[in-house]
Amino acid sequence: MPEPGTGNIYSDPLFTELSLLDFSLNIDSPCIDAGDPFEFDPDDTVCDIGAIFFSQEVQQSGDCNEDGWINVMDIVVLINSCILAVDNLEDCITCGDMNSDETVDVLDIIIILNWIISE
Ligand SMILES: [Ca+2]
Ligand SMILES: [Ca+2]
Ligand SMILES: [Ca+2]
Repeated sequence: MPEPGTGNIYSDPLFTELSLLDFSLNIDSPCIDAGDPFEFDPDDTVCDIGAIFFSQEVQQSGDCNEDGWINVMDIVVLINSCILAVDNLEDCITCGDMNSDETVDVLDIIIILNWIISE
């Protein structure tokens, strides 16, 4: 048992699957962003406690026309080729499934819109 002090936590770290020796962190883990505040993970958040950091990076880019910008044109592409007519669902999910629910719908559009507005 470590001595009490700065930087020690006593909560369940909520590993993904301890019985399978999977020590990656669950999304609710208290270890996320609880490490050294002056160190950073590859996803640019404060470093996590433990060997495997929890990536908080959004996997979906929202850049559906692949021009390097996220703007209203991407929403047009999403609506035209992912909602009105599904050309390639996998491509649509890769670029536009912002809430990771395996479908592309108006909720994802709202997330992109909010992102554009907040930039
Ligand atoms: Ca982190
Ligand atoms: Ca774009
Ligand atoms: Ca979605």
